[in-house]
Amino acid sequence: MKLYYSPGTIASASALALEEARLPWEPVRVDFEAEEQRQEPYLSLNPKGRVPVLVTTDGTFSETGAILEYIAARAPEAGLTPADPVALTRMRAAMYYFASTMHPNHAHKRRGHRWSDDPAAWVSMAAKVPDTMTDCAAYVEEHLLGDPFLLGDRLCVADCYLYTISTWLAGDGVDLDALPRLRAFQQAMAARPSVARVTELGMIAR
Ligand SMILES: N[C@@H](CCC(=O)N[C@@H](CS)C(=O)NCC(=O)O)C(=O)O
Repeated sequence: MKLYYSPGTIASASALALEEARLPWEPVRVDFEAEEQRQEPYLSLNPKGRVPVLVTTDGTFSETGAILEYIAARAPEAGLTPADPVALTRMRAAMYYFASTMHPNHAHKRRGHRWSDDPAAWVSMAAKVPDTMTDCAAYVEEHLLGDPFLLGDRLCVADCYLYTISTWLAGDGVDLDALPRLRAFQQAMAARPSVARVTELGMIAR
């Protein structure tokens, strides 16, 4: 499998899951400076012009939540999604929240041009990010996180998603010292070989 990524982006969540699943994969860097994501040949892989993309023998996939569940399904022995339907629903609820709310809030820092053509509005949107991301992180802390992972002591693919997003928080102006569960989660994740490997590959923001 080939994972198309750019450093510091949500693509590292899929890399973490691939490592946790112990599946063979290869990273392919997309150069954001050169805007490769908005040009061919990349647009043929993902017409949305975003990373990640996972190229597999089953097809080419985008959208982090979908890719994460695909990876889990390809490696059932790794147990990266819960069998229990209630736990599975909680896992998906966390991933939908990350995709629909937390990641877009983060994107308001540098990608305001998606929502407005007015440069003054971009500044205003960026200024709001510490507030919106602090609210999101507090929601994760109080309502989503178990101990130490989202579903308790067993890691699932949504933890890979959350770990990547959590590496953005300090830069988004969130005070992590006020969030002890999130800190403990980050420490538990940082102890895993998957995080060491993906960090070594230069995919995770430090
Ligand atoms: N909903 C997509 C979002 C992907 C996304 O927005 N990726 C960002 C990086 S974090 C990107 O590729 N941005 C490139 C751009 O905006 O030009 C997912 O969850 O995979």
